[in-house]
Amino acid sequence: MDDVLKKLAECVEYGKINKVSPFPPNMKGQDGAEEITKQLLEAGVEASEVLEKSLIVGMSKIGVKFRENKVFVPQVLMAAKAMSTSMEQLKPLFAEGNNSRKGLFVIGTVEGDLHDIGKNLVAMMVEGNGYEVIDLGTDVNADAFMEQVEKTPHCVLGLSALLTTTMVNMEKIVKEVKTRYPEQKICVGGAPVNQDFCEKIGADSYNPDPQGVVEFLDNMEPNINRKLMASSQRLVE
Ligand code: B1M
Repeated sequence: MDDVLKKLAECVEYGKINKVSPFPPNMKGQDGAEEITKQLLEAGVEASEVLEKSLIVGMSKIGVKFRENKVFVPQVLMAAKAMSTSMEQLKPLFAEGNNSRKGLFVIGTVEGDLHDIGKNLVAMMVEGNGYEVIDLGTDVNADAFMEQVEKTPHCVLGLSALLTTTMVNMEKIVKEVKTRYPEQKICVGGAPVNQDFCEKIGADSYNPDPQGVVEFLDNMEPNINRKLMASSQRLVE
């Protein structure tokens, strides 16, 4: 089965969605993420193994290539589409509770800001790397973030902003959330955001790209990760 898991990782990395998909041209006519995921599950491979050995591997590779400017947004979107196609088959199995995910990440573009392409890329990359993701969408205010924290304590929050004018709202959200939930971990990103700004507003982490967010989540203290897993487990129960 290792070869099949490897093949699925390649489908994700190169954005091969299914057999009829013409992209990428050099994989035309071959099985894609949809067919290979089905084969793996029918053969009895655990959903968590498919996630870890195929989806995470493929998404990590594309994330690194994107950071190094070796691929661009369209290729990442195709990889994310292949990953989502596979995830559609895995999600019901995660919901059954036999398979665990690494934690829970809640993301939104901040109040006043409607840009969602970068935020969606971050969400897809984080999901493809083994986390449960709740996407609150765009124009999300502090109350909406706090409402979600109430429902899913110990999630990590991700705030995205694309406008210099909405960075101010990012600051407001971080302050309000941290005032009510001082332990809440918050990471920030988006084109106008930088490390200095992150420190100034009291957020926990600035990451310039989706892969950075994945690495931040993966490197969190073990006790926080455990809480994340517990929280994620509560979510599926
Ligand atoms: Co807008 N826009 N836009 N826009 N727009 C920019 C951002 C702008 C730089 C264009 C310009 O003037 N050159 C400019 C901002 C200027 C500034 O503030 N300094 C701008 C403006 C001014 C505006 C309006 C105000 C225009 C107007 O109406 N007068 C308006 C605002 C609307 C609003 O939000 N209230 C507006 C509207 C729009 C559209 C609706 C037309 C459209 C958005 C469509 C959509 O998102 N569904 C749009 C677009 C497409 C852009 C540009 C062209 C592209 C943005 C984009 O998607 N980039 C942009 C100019 C540009 O960047 N060339 C521009 C691709 C995306 C993959 O990158 O989002 O940076 P990005 O995400 C990256 C990283 O930043 C990071 O990872 C992603 C992948 O690497 N990242 C995170 C993002 N979030 C992260 C979170 C993290 C970590 C990393 O942790 C949580």
